Amino acid sequence: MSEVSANLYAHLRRAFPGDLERCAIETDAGQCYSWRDLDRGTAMLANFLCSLELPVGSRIAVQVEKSVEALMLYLATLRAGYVFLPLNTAYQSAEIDYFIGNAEPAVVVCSDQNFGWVSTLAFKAGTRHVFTLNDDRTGSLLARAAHASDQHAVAIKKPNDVAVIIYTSGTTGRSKGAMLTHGNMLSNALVLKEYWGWRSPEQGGDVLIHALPIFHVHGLFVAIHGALINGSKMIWLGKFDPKVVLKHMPQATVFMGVPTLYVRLLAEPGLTREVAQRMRLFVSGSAPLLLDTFAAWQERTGHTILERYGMSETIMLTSNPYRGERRGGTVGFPLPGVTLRVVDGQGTELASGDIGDIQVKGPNVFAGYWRMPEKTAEEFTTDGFFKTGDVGRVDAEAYVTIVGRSKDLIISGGYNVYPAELESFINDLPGVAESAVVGVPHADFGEVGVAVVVPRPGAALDSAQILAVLKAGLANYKVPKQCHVVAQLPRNAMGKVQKNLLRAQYS
Ligand code: MLC
Ligand code: AMP
Repeated sequence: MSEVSANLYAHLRRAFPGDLERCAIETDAGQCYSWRDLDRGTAMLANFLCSLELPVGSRIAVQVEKSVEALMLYLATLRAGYVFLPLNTAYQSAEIDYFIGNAEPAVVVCSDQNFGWVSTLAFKAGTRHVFTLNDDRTGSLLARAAHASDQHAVAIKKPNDVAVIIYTSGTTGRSKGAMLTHGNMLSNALVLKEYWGWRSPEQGGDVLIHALPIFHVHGLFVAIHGALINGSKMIWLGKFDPKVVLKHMPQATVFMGVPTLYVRLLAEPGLTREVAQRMRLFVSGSAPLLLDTFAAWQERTGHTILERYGMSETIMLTSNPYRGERRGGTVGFPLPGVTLRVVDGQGTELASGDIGDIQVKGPNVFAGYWRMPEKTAEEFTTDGFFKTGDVGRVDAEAYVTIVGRSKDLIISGGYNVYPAELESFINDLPGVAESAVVGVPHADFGEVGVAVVVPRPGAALDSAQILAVLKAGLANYKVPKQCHVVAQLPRNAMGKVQKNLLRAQYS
Protein backbone atom coordinates (compact mmCIF):
# COMPACT_ATOMS: atom_id res chain seq x y z
CA MET A 1 0.00 0.00 0.00
CA SER A 2 1.63 3.26 -1.01
CA GLU A 3 1.55 6.30 1.28
CA VAL A 4 -0.71 8.20 -1.04
CA SER A 5 -3.31 5.48 -1.26
CA ALA A 6 -3.75 4.50 2.40
CA ASN A 7 -6.52 6.99 3.24
CA LEU A 8 -9.67 4.85 3.46
CA TYR A 9 -11.75 7.64 1.94
CA ALA A 10 -9.56 7.66 -1.18
CA HIS A 11 -10.35 3.97 -1.69
CA LEU A 12 -14.05 4.41 -1.10
CA ARG A 13 -14.09 7.35 -3.49
CA ARG A 14 -12.32 5.34 -6.18
CA ALA A 15 -15.14 2.79 -6.02
CA PHE A 16 -17.87 5.37 -6.75
CA PRO A 17 -19.60 4.49 -10.03
CA GLY A 18 -18.58 6.40 -13.16
CA ASP A 19 -21.97 8.06 -13.35
CA LEU A 20 -21.92 10.29 -10.28
CA GLU A 21 -25.49 11.44 -10.84
CA ARG A 22 -26.87 8.03 -9.84
CA CYS A 23 -28.55 7.64 -6.49
CA ALA A 24 -26.06 6.59 -3.79
CA ILE A 25 -28.33 6.90 -0.78
CA GLU A 26 -32.09 6.86 -0.64
CA THR A 27 -33.81 7.81 2.60
CA ASP A 28 -37.11 6.52 3.90
CA ALA A 29 -38.54 9.97 3.16
CA GLY A 30 -37.69 9.40 -0.52
CA GLN A 31 -34.74 11.81 -0.74
CA CYS A 32 -31.91 10.69 -3.00
CA TYR A 33 -28.30 11.70 -2.47
CA SER A 34 -26.23 11.13 -5.59
CA TRP A 35 -22.61 9.99 -5.56
CA ARG A 36 -21.75 13.55 -6.54
CA ASP A 37 -23.68 14.86 -3.49
CA LEU A 38 -21.58 12.55 -1.30
CA ASP A 39 -18.37 13.71 -2.90
CA ARG A 40 -19.24 17.40 -2.68
CA GLY A 41 -20.78 17.24 0.80
CA THR A 42 -17.79 15.43 2.27
CA ALA A 43 -15.44 17.89 0.52
CA MET A 44 -17.23 20.87 2.07
CA LEU A 45 -17.21 19.35 5.54
CA ALA A 46 -13.56 18.31 5.15
CA ASN A 47 -12.62 21.83 4.03
CA PHE A 48 -14.48 23.29 6.96
CA LEU A 49 -12.65 20.99 9.42
CA CYS A 50 -9.33 21.90 7.79
CA SER A 51 -10.16 25.60 8.11
CA LEU A 52 -10.15 25.16 11.90
CA GLU A 53 -6.40 24.47 11.64
CA LEU A 54 -6.57 21.55 14.02
CA PRO A 55 -3.38 19.74 14.99
CA VAL A 56 -2.58 16.47 13.21
CA GLY A 57 -4.38 13.53 14.86
CA SER A 58 -7.19 15.71 16.30
CA ARG A 59 -10.22 13.78 17.45
CA ILE A 60 -13.68 14.76 16.18
CA ALA A 61 -16.19 13.42 18.72
CA VAL A 62 -19.70 13.00 17.38
CA GLN A 63 -22.92 12.22 19.25
CA VAL A 64 -25.75 12.84 16.80
CA GLU A 65 -28.85 11.10 15.48
CA LYS A 66 -28.40 9.04 12.35
CA SER A 67 -28.64 11.03 9.13
CA VAL A 68 -26.92 11.11 5.76
CA GLU A 69 -25.16 14.29 6.91
CA ALA A 70 -23.82 12.41 9.94
CA LEU A 71 -22.46 9.78 7.56
CA MET A 72 -20.88 12.58 5.50
CA LEU A 73 -19.24 13.95 8.63
CA TYR A 74 -17.64 10.56 9.22
CA LEU A 75 -16.40 10.40 5.62
CA ALA A 76 -15.24 14.02 5.76
CA THR A 77 -13.21 13.32 8.90
CA LEU A 78 -11.46 10.45 7.10
CA ARG A 79 -11.00 12.61 4.04
CA ALA A 80 -9.46 15.47 6.03
CA GLY A 81 -7.22 13.01 7.88
CA TYR A 82 -8.57 13.56 11.39
CA VAL A 83 -9.71 10.90 13.85
CA PHE A 84 -13.43 10.13 14.11
CA LEU A 85 -14.87 9.31 17.52
CA PRO A 86 -18.48 8.09 17.34
CA LEU A 87 -20.61 8.12 20.51
CA ASN A 88 -23.82 6.22 21.18
CA THR A 89 -26.80 8.61 21.25
CA ALA A 90 -28.05 6.92 24.44
CA TYR A 91 -25.01 8.07 26.46
CA GLN A 92 -25.85 10.55 29.17
CA SER A 93 -23.71 13.25 30.78
CA ALA A 94 -21.52 11.09 33.05
CA GLU A 95 -20.67 8.81 30.15
CA ILE A 96 -19.99 11.67 27.72
CA ASP A 97 -17.92 13.45 30.36
CA TYR A 98 -15.65 10.42 30.62
CA PHE A 99 -15.21 10.01 26.84
CA ILE A 100 -14.52 13.70 26.24
CA GLY A 101 -12.15 13.88 29.21
CA ASN A 102 -10.29 10.80 28.04
CA ALA A 103 -10.13 11.52 24.31
CA GLU A 104 -9.66 15.31 24.53
CA PRO A 105 -11.33 15.95 21.18
CA ALA A 106 -10.57 19.18 19.32
CA VAL A 107 -14.13 19.23 17.97
CA VAL A 108 -17.37 17.95 19.46
CA VAL A 109 -20.53 17.66 17.39
CA CYS A 110 -23.89 17.10 19.11
CA SER A 111 -27.57 17.83 18.51
CA ASP A 112 -29.05 21.29 19.16
CA GLN A 113 -31.12 19.66 21.88
CA ASN A 114 -28.02 18.54 23.81
CA PHE A 115 -25.83 21.54 23.05
CA GLY A 116 -26.22 23.05 26.55
CA TRP A 117 -24.85 20.20 28.60
CA VAL A 118 -22.51 18.74 25.98
CA SER A 119 -20.81 22.08 25.29
CA THR A 120 -20.41 22.73 29.03
CA LEU A 121 -18.61 19.39 29.44
CA ALA A 122 -16.57 19.88 26.27
CA PHE A 123 -15.40 23.43 26.99
CA LYS A 124 -14.51 22.37 30.55
CA ALA A 125 -12.36 19.59 29.09
CA GLY A 126 -10.56 22.06 26.82
CA THR A 127 -12.38 21.40 23.54
CA ARG A 128 -12.22 24.53 21.40
CA HIS A 129 -15.05 23.85 18.96
CA VAL A 130 -18.56 22.54 19.59
CA PHE A 131 -20.98 22.39 16.65
CA THR A 132 -24.46 21.01 16.24
CA LEU A 133 -25.93 18.65 13.67
CA ASN A 134 -29.55 17.51 13.69
CA ASP A 135 -31.20 14.77 11.69
CA ASP A 136 -33.19 17.31 9.63
CA ARG A 137 -30.19 18.91 7.87
CA THR A 138 -29.98 21.77 10.36
CA GLY A 139 -27.33 22.78 12.88
CA SER A 140 -24.31 25.05 13.09
CA LEU A 141 -21.97 22.53 11.46
CA LEU A 142 -23.80 22.54 8.13
CA ALA A 143 -24.39 26.29 8.31
CA ARG A 144 -20.63 26.87 8.66
CA ALA A 145 -19.63 24.25 6.08
CA ALA A 146 -22.06 25.74 3.55
CA HIS A 147 -19.43 28.42 2.84
CA ALA A 148 -16.63 25.95 2.17
CA SER A 149 -15.39 24.86 -1.25
CA ASP A 150 -16.72 21.60 -2.68
CA GLN A 151 -13.28 20.61 -3.98
CA HIS A 152 -10.92 18.92 -1.57
CA ALA A 153 -7.72 16.90 -2.06
CA VAL A 154 -7.90 13.79 0.15
CA ALA A 155 -5.36 13.96 3.01
CA ILE A 156 -2.41 11.65 2.60
CA LYS A 157 -2.37 8.96 5.27
CA LYS A 158 -0.14 6.02 6.05
CA PRO A 159 -1.71 2.58 6.71
CA ASN A 160 -0.81 2.85 10.41
CA ASP A 161 -2.40 6.27 10.90
CA VAL A 162 -5.36 6.18 13.25
CA ALA A 163 -8.68 6.86 11.54
CA VAL A 164 -11.25 6.10 14.25
CA ILE A 165 -11.36 5.60 18.00
CA ILE A 166 -14.16 3.35 19.21
CA TYR A 167 -14.75 3.15 22.94
CA THR A 168 -15.21 -0.33 24.34
CA SER A 169 -14.71 -1.81 27.73
CA GLY A 170 -12.71 -4.71 26.34
CA THR A 171 -12.10 -7.44 28.85
CA THR A 172 -11.92 -5.40 32.06
CA GLY A 173 -12.29 -2.01 33.71
CA ARG A 174 -13.24 1.41 32.35
CA SER A 175 -13.95 2.09 28.71
CA LYS A 176 -10.90 2.13 26.51
CA GLY A 177 -10.58 3.81 23.13
CA ALA A 178 -9.69 1.20 20.51
CA MET A 179 -7.60 2.92 17.83
CA LEU A 180 -8.38 1.63 14.35
CA THR A 181 -6.15 2.63 11.48
CA HIS A 182 -6.86 3.36 7.84
CA GLY A 183 -5.02 0.11 7.08
CA ASN A 184 -7.18 -1.93 9.50
CA MET A 185 -10.41 -0.72 7.96
CA LEU A 186 -9.33 -0.87 4.35
CA SER A 187 -8.01 -4.44 4.62
CA ASN A 188 -11.24 -5.60 6.26
CA ALA A 189 -13.46 -3.83 3.73
CA LEU A 190 -11.55 -5.33 0.79
CA VAL A 191 -11.66 -8.85 2.25
CA LEU A 192 -15.41 -8.67 2.89
CA LYS A 193 -16.09 -7.28 -0.59
CA GLU A 194 -14.70 -10.52 -2.04
CA TYR A 195 -15.85 -12.87 0.71
CA TRP A 196 -19.49 -11.83 0.60
CA GLY A 197 -19.59 -11.63 -3.20
CA TRP A 198 -20.65 -7.98 -3.43
CA ARG A 199 -21.92 -7.40 -6.97
CA SER A 200 -20.28 -4.54 -8.80
CA PRO A 201 -22.48 -1.85 -10.38
CA GLU A 202 -21.59 -3.39 -13.78
CA GLN A 203 -23.04 -6.73 -12.58
CA GLY A 204 -26.30 -5.04 -11.70
CA GLY A 205 -25.09 -3.86 -8.29
CA ASP A 206 -26.23 -4.48 -4.77
CA VAL A 207 -28.64 -2.42 -2.69
CA LEU A 208 -28.08 -2.47 1.06
CA ILE A 209 -30.82 -1.73 3.59
CA HIS A 210 -28.96 0.22 6.28
CA ALA A 211 -31.05 0.03 9.46
CA LEU A 212 -28.33 -0.07 12.16
CA PRO A 213 -26.97 2.75 14.29
CA ILE A 214 -23.80 4.38 12.95
CA PHE A 215 -21.75 4.62 16.14
CA HIS A 216 -20.56 1.00 16.28
CA VAL A 217 -18.52 -1.31 14.10
CA HIS A 218 -21.51 -3.11 12.56
CA GLY A 219 -23.41 -0.12 11.19
CA LEU A 220 -20.46 2.24 10.71
CA PHE A 221 -17.85 -0.04 9.17
CA VAL A 222 -19.23 -3.38 8.01
CA ALA A 223 -22.35 -1.96 6.41
CA ILE A 224 -21.16 1.45 5.18
CA HIS A 225 -17.72 0.43 3.97
CA GLY A 226 -19.24 -2.66 2.38
CA ALA A 227 -21.65 -0.65 0.28
CA LEU A 228 -19.33 2.24 -0.55
CA ILE A 229 -16.27 0.20 -1.51
CA ASN A 230 -18.51 -1.60 -3.93
CA GLY A 231 -20.22 1.47 -5.37
CA SER A 232 -23.53 0.08 -4.08
CA LYS A 233 -26.60 2.05 -3.20
CA MET A 234 -27.89 2.20 0.38
CA ILE A 235 -31.48 2.53 1.53
CA TRP A 236 -30.89 4.61 4.63
CA LEU A 237 -33.27 4.16 7.57
CA GLY A 238 -32.86 6.47 10.56
CA LYS A 239 -34.12 3.86 12.97
CA PHE A 240 -34.87 0.16 12.76
CA ASP A 241 -38.58 -0.45 12.19
CA PRO A 242 -39.41 -3.95 10.86
CA LYS A 243 -42.35 -2.70 8.79
CA VAL A 244 -40.20 -0.08 7.07
CA VAL A 245 -37.48 -2.65 6.36
CA LEU A 246 -40.08 -4.94 4.78
CA LYS A 247 -41.45 -2.07 2.71
CA HIS A 248 -38.00 -1.60 1.14
CA MET A 249 -36.96 -5.25 0.94
CA PRO A 250 -38.33 -5.88 -2.59
CA GLN A 251 -35.93 -3.20 -3.91
CA ALA A 252 -32.90 -4.44 -1.94
CA THR A 253 -30.37 -7.25 -2.13
CA VAL A 254 -28.38 -7.08 1.17
CA PHE A 255 -29.44 -6.63 4.81
CA MET A 256 -27.31 -6.59 7.94
CA GLY A 257 -28.60 -6.84 11.49
CA VAL A 258 -28.00 -7.90 15.05
CA PRO A 259 -30.09 -10.96 16.04
CA THR A 260 -32.81 -8.79 17.65
CA LEU A 261 -33.56 -7.29 14.24
CA TYR A 262 -34.14 -10.77 12.79
CA VAL A 263 -36.34 -11.74 15.76
CA ARG A 264 -38.46 -8.62 15.26
CA LEU A 265 -38.71 -9.13 11.49
CA LEU A 266 -39.85 -12.71 12.07
CA ALA A 267 -42.69 -11.38 14.22
CA GLU A 268 -44.07 -9.57 11.15
CA PRO A 269 -46.61 -11.50 9.04
CA GLY A 270 -45.34 -9.44 6.09
CA LEU A 271 -42.03 -11.33 6.09
CA THR A 272 -42.53 -13.80 3.25
CA ARG A 273 -40.56 -15.52 0.49
CA GLU A 274 -42.05 -13.06 -1.99
CA VAL A 275 -40.91 -9.96 -0.12
CA ALA A 276 -37.38 -11.39 0.19
CA GLN A 277 -37.26 -12.72 -3.37
CA ARG A 278 -34.70 -10.27 -4.73
CA MET A 279 -32.50 -10.45 -1.63
CA ARG A 280 -29.07 -11.95 -2.05
CA LEU A 281 -27.62 -11.85 1.45
CA PHE A 282 -28.74 -11.56 5.07
CA VAL A 283 -25.85 -11.02 7.51
CA SER A 284 -26.12 -11.35 11.29
CA GLY A 285 -23.58 -10.54 13.96
CA SER A 286 -22.60 -8.61 17.11
CA ALA A 287 -24.34 -11.20 19.31
CA PRO A 288 -25.13 -14.92 19.08
CA LEU A 289 -27.88 -15.82 16.63
CA LEU A 290 -30.10 -18.50 18.13
CA LEU A 291 -30.51 -21.66 16.08
CA ASP A 292 -34.29 -21.20 16.29
CA THR A 293 -34.02 -17.81 14.61
CA PHE A 294 -31.62 -19.19 11.97
CA ALA A 295 -34.03 -22.05 11.18
CA ALA A 296 -37.20 -19.93 11.28
CA TRP A 297 -35.63 -17.45 8.85
CA GLN A 298 -34.73 -20.24 6.44
CA GLU A 299 -38.24 -21.60 6.58
CA ARG A 300 -40.02 -18.26 6.17
CA THR A 301 -37.83 -16.63 3.52
CA GLY A 302 -35.90 -19.47 1.88
CA HIS A 303 -32.67 -17.61 2.73
CA THR A 304 -29.91 -18.82 5.02
CA ILE A 305 -28.59 -16.10 7.30
CA LEU A 306 -24.82 -15.69 7.10
CA GLU A 307 -23.46 -15.26 10.63
CA ARG A 308 -20.14 -13.56 11.20
CA TYR A 309 -18.11 -12.57 14.28
CA GLY A 310 -16.16 -9.44 15.06
CA MET A 311 -15.41 -6.82 17.64
CA SER A 312 -14.49 -3.17 18.00
CA GLU A 313 -10.77 -3.93 18.30
CA THR A 314 -10.64 -6.12 15.21
CA ILE A 315 -13.59 -5.29 12.98
CA MET A 316 -14.57 -8.61 11.32
CA LEU A 317 -12.74 -11.80 12.27
CA THR A 318 -14.69 -14.77 10.96
CA SER A 319 -17.58 -15.37 8.63
CA ASN A 320 -19.66 -18.22 7.36
CA PRO A 321 -18.98 -18.72 3.67
CA TYR A 322 -21.00 -16.97 0.99
CA ARG A 323 -20.95 -19.97 -1.32
CA GLY A 324 -20.26 -22.94 0.98
CA GLU A 325 -22.37 -24.26 3.83
CA ARG A 326 -23.54 -21.59 6.32
CA ARG A 327 -23.70 -23.52 9.54
CA GLY A 328 -26.14 -22.26 12.17
CA GLY A 329 -24.66 -21.84 15.64
CA THR A 330 -21.19 -21.22 14.19
CA VAL A 331 -19.53 -18.00 13.09
CA GLY A 332 -17.82 -19.65 10.14
CA PHE A 333 -14.15 -19.49 9.17
CA PRO A 334 -11.39 -17.01 9.96
CA LEU A 335 -11.44 -14.41 7.17
CA PRO A 336 -8.54 -14.41 4.69
CA GLY A 337 -5.54 -12.81 6.42
CA VAL A 338 -6.86 -13.52 9.94
CA THR A 339 -5.10 -16.13 12.06
CA LEU A 340 -7.32 -17.46 14.84
CA ARG A 341 -6.27 -19.89 17.56
CA VAL A 342 -7.89 -21.35 20.65
CA VAL A 343 -5.64 -21.64 23.70
CA ASP A 344 -5.85 -22.96 27.24
CA GLY A 345 -5.17 -20.94 30.41
CA GLN A 346 -1.42 -21.32 29.88
CA GLY A 347 -1.57 -20.06 26.32
CA THR A 348 -1.00 -23.47 24.71
CA GLU A 349 -2.86 -23.95 21.46
CA LEU A 350 -5.62 -26.54 21.73
CA ALA A 351 -6.56 -29.30 19.33
CA SER A 352 -9.64 -28.91 17.14
CA GLY A 353 -12.84 -29.39 19.07
CA ASP A 354 -11.36 -28.30 22.41
CA ILE A 355 -12.82 -25.25 24.10
CA GLY A 356 -10.57 -22.35 25.12
CA ASP A 357 -9.78 -18.65 24.74
CA ILE A 358 -9.91 -17.18 21.25
CA GLN A 359 -6.86 -15.19 20.15
CA VAL A 360 -6.40 -13.48 16.79
CA LYS A 361 -3.83 -11.81 14.59
CA GLY A 362 -4.18 -10.00 11.28
CA PRO A 363 -4.08 -6.70 9.37
CA ASN A 364 -7.50 -5.88 10.82
CA VAL A 365 -6.33 -5.93 14.47
CA PHE A 366 -6.29 -2.47 16.06
CA ALA A 367 -3.26 -0.35 16.92
CA GLY A 368 -3.89 -0.35 20.68
CA TYR A 369 -5.95 1.47 23.28
CA TRP A 370 -5.79 5.24 23.26
CA ARG A 371 -3.19 6.44 25.78
CA MET A 372 -3.22 3.09 27.59
CA PRO A 373 0.00 1.30 26.65
CA GLU A 374 -0.11 -0.99 29.69
CA LYS A 375 -3.69 -2.08 29.00
CA THR A 376 -2.76 -2.64 25.38
CA ALA A 377 0.22 -4.78 26.36
CA GLU A 378 -1.98 -6.85 28.70
CA GLU A 379 -4.39 -7.69 25.90
CA PHE A 380 -1.71 -9.00 23.53
CA THR A 381 0.37 -12.15 23.87
CA THR A 382 4.15 -11.99 23.52
CA ASP A 383 3.83 -13.41 20.00
CA GLY A 384 1.44 -10.67 18.95
CA PHE A 385 -2.01 -12.29 19.24
CA PHE A 386 -4.92 -10.21 20.57
CA LYS A 387 -6.90 -11.82 23.39
CA THR A 388 -10.54 -11.44 22.36
CA GLY A 389 -12.07 -12.38 25.72
CA ASP A 390 -14.34 -14.79 23.82
CA VAL A 391 -14.34 -18.51 24.50
CA GLY A 392 -14.85 -20.98 21.68
CA ARG A 393 -13.68 -23.91 19.63
CA VAL A 394 -12.67 -24.68 16.07
CA ASP A 395 -13.99 -27.93 14.63
CA ALA A 396 -12.19 -30.32 12.29
CA GLU A 397 -13.65 -28.51 9.26
CA ALA A 398 -12.39 -25.14 10.62
CA TYR A 399 -15.80 -23.72 11.57
CA VAL A 400 -15.49 -21.52 14.66
CA THR A 401 -18.12 -21.68 17.38
CA ILE A 402 -18.34 -19.15 20.21
CA VAL A 403 -19.47 -20.86 23.38
CA GLY A 404 -19.12 -18.04 25.89
CA ARG A 405 -17.00 -15.17 27.14
CA SER A 406 -14.23 -14.97 29.67
CA LYS A 407 -14.97 -11.24 29.95
CA ASP A 408 -17.89 -10.34 32.21
CA LEU A 409 -20.10 -8.88 29.53
CA ILE A 410 -23.80 -8.91 28.68
CA ILE A 411 -24.75 -8.40 25.03
CA SER A 412 -28.23 -6.96 24.91
CA GLY A 413 -29.81 -6.35 21.52
CA GLY A 414 -26.28 -6.08 20.09
CA TYR A 415 -25.10 -3.50 22.63
CA ASN A 416 -22.43 -4.34 25.18
CA VAL A 417 -23.33 -3.89 28.81
CA TYR A 418 -20.58 -4.25 31.40
CA PRO A 419 -21.80 -5.57 34.77
CA ALA A 420 -18.76 -3.99 36.48
CA GLU A 421 -19.90 -0.50 35.40
CA LEU A 422 -23.44 -1.07 36.69
CA GLU A 423 -22.26 -2.68 39.92
CA SER A 424 -19.99 0.23 40.72
CA PHE A 425 -22.86 2.67 40.00
CA ILE A 426 -25.28 0.71 42.23
CA ASN A 427 -22.71 0.22 45.02
CA ASP A 428 -22.34 4.01 45.27
CA LEU A 429 -26.07 4.46 46.00
CA PRO A 430 -27.00 5.22 49.62
CA GLY A 431 -27.95 2.13 51.61
CA VAL A 432 -26.31 -0.36 49.22
CA ALA A 433 -23.79 -2.82 50.67
CA GLU A 434 -23.00 -4.65 47.42
CA SER A 435 -24.51 -5.80 44.16
CA ALA A 436 -24.13 -8.18 41.27
CA VAL A 437 -25.44 -7.80 37.73
CA VAL A 438 -25.91 -10.86 35.56
CA GLY A 439 -27.22 -11.52 32.07
CA VAL A 440 -30.27 -13.72 31.57
CA PRO A 441 -31.87 -14.94 28.32
CA HIS A 442 -34.45 -12.63 26.73
CA ALA A 443 -36.67 -13.40 23.76
CA ASP A 444 -36.22 -9.99 22.08
CA PHE A 445 -32.79 -8.70 23.13
CA GLY A 446 -31.16 -12.15 23.38
CA GLU A 447 -29.81 -11.32 26.80
CA VAL A 448 -30.68 -8.63 29.37
CA GLY A 449 -29.27 -7.58 32.73
CA VAL A 450 -30.73 -8.40 36.14
CA ALA A 451 -29.41 -6.55 39.20
CA VAL A 452 -29.22 -8.28 42.58
CA VAL A 453 -28.64 -5.83 45.41
CA VAL A 454 -27.79 -6.30 49.10
CA PRO A 455 -28.74 -3.46 51.47
CA ARG A 456 -26.53 -2.20 54.28
CA PRO A 457 -27.71 -3.33 57.73
CA GLY A 458 -30.79 -1.36 58.68
CA ALA A 459 -31.25 0.19 55.21
CA ALA A 460 -34.49 -0.30 53.28
CA LEU A 461 -34.01 -0.44 49.51
CA ASP A 462 -36.65 -0.14 46.84
CA SER A 463 -35.90 -1.96 43.57
CA ALA A 464 -38.05 0.37 41.46
CA GLN A 465 -36.21 3.35 42.84
CA ILE A 466 -32.81 1.80 42.12
CA LEU A 467 -33.86 1.21 38.52
CA ALA A 468 -35.14 4.79 38.27
CA VAL A 469 -31.80 6.17 39.47
CA LEU A 470 -29.92 3.98 36.98
CA LYS A 471 -32.21 5.16 34.20
CA ALA A 472 -31.58 8.79 35.08
CA GLY A 473 -27.80 8.38 35.01
CA LEU A 474 -26.92 5.84 32.33
CA ALA A 475 -27.64 5.03 28.69
CA ASN A 476 -31.09 3.40 28.64
CA TYR A 477 -30.03 0.06 27.13
CA LYS A 478 -27.65 -0.53 30.07
CA VAL A 479 -30.42 -0.37 32.67
CA PRO A 480 -31.20 -3.87 34.02
CA LYS A 481 -34.71 -5.05 33.20
CA GLN A 482 -35.18 -6.28 36.79
CA CYS A 483 -33.76 -5.51 40.21
CA HIS A 484 -33.99 -7.81 43.23
CA VAL A 485 -33.11 -6.83 46.79
CA VAL A 486 -31.70 -9.83 48.68
CA ALA A 487 -30.10 -10.47 52.07
CA GLN A 488 -26.84 -11.80 50.62
CA LEU A 489 -25.10 -12.86 47.43
CA PRO A 490 -24.06 -16.49 46.94
CA ARG A 491 -20.28 -16.88 47.26
CA ASN A 492 -17.87 -19.73 46.71
CA ALA A 493 -15.19 -20.87 49.16
CA MET A 494 -12.84 -18.18 47.82
CA GLY A 495 -15.44 -15.50 48.60
CA LYS A 496 -16.16 -14.85 44.89
CA VAL A 497 -19.76 -14.08 43.93
CA GLN A 498 -21.24 -17.08 42.12
CA LYS A 499 -22.82 -15.34 39.18
CA ASN A 500 -23.70 -18.68 37.59
CA LEU A 501 -26.09 -19.38 40.49
CA LEU A 502 -27.68 -15.93 40.16
CA ARG A 503 -28.04 -16.44 36.42
CA ALA A 504 -29.76 -19.78 36.97
CA GLN A 505 -32.03 -18.34 39.65
CA TYR A 506 -33.22 -15.31 37.66
CA SER A 507 -33.32 -16.80 34.15
C1 MLC B 1 -33.29 -0.39 23.38
N1 MLC B 1 -33.62 -0.83 24.62
C2 MLC B 1 -32.79 -1.82 24.95
C3 MLC B 1 -31.94 -1.99 23.86
N2 MLC B 1 -32.28 -1.09 22.90
N3 MLC B 1 -32.70 -2.57 26.06
C4 MLC B 1 -31.75 -3.51 26.09
N4 MLC B 1 -30.89 -3.71 25.06
C5 MLC B 1 -30.97 -2.97 23.93
N5 MLC B 1 -30.14 -3.16 22.91
C6 MLC B 1 -34.70 -0.36 25.49
C7 MLC B 1 -34.52 1.10 25.85
O1 MLC B 1 -33.76 1.15 27.01
C8 MLC B 1 -35.94 1.54 26.05
O2 MLC B 1 -36.35 1.15 27.35
C9 MLC B 1 -36.73 0.70 25.07
O3 MLC B 1 -35.91 -0.42 24.76
C10 MLC B 1 -37.05 1.45 23.79
O4 MLC B 1 -35.87 2.10 23.32
P1 MLC B 1 -35.63 2.33 21.76
O5 MLC B 1 -34.35 3.03 21.57
O6 MLC B 1 -36.88 2.87 21.14
O7 MLC B 1 -35.43 0.84 21.29
P2 MLC B 1 -35.44 0.25 19.88
O8 MLC B 1 -35.42 1.30 18.82
O9 MLC B 1 -36.47 -0.80 19.82
O10 MLC B 1 -33.96 -0.43 19.83
C11 MLC B 1 -33.77 -1.78 19.79
C12 MLC B 1 -32.68 -2.07 18.75
C13 MLC B 1 -31.40 -1.29 19.18
C14 MLC B 1 -32.43 -3.56 18.77
C15 MLC B 1 -33.14 -1.64 17.38
O11 MLC B 1 -30.98 -1.70 20.46
C16 MLC B 1 -30.29 -1.46 18.18
O12 MLC B 1 -30.24 -0.76 17.16
N6 MLC B 1 -29.35 -2.37 18.43
C17 MLC B 1 -28.21 -2.59 17.53
C18 MLC B 1 -26.92 -2.40 18.26
C19 MLC B 1 -25.72 -2.47 17.32
O13 MLC B 1 -25.71 -1.91 16.24
N7 MLC B 1 -24.71 -3.19 17.73
C20 MLC B 1 -23.49 -3.37 16.95
C21 MLC B 1 -22.30 -3.30 17.87
S1 MLC B 1 -20.83 -3.61 16.94
P3 MLC B 1 -37.26 2.07 28.24
O14 MLC B 1 -37.43 1.26 29.49
O15 MLC B 1 -36.50 3.33 28.43
O16 MLC B 1 -38.52 2.25 27.47
C22 MLC B 1 -20.25 -5.10 17.53
C23 MLC B 1 -19.16 -5.75 16.76
C24 MLC B 1 -19.74 -6.70 15.79
O17 MLC B 1 -20.75 -5.62 18.46
O18 MLC B 1 -19.36 -7.87 15.74
O19 MLC B 1 -20.63 -6.26 15.05
P1 AMP C 1 -17.91 -4.94 20.75
O1 AMP C 1 -16.94 -4.80 21.83
O2 AMP C 1 -19.11 -4.10 20.90
O3 AMP C 1 -17.29 -4.79 19.44
O4 AMP C 1 -18.48 -6.43 20.86
C1 AMP C 1 -17.74 -7.51 20.41
C2 AMP C 1 -18.23 -8.79 21.02
O5 AMP C 1 -19.49 -9.15 20.46
C3 AMP C 1 -17.33 -9.95 20.69
O6 AMP C 1 -16.18 -10.00 21.50
C4 AMP C 1 -18.26 -11.12 20.92
O7 AMP C 1 -18.34 -11.42 22.30
C5 AMP C 1 -19.60 -10.56 20.46
N1 AMP C 1 -19.98 -11.03 19.12
C6 AMP C 1 -19.83 -10.42 17.93
N2 AMP C 1 -20.33 -11.17 16.93
C7 AMP C 1 -20.80 -12.30 17.51
C8 AMP C 1 -21.45 -13.49 17.03
N3 AMP C 1 -21.75 -13.64 15.75
N4 AMP C 1 -21.77 -14.44 17.94
C9 AMP C 1 -21.49 -14.30 19.24
N5 AMP C 1 -20.91 -13.21 19.77
C10 AMP C 1 -20.57 -12.23 18.91
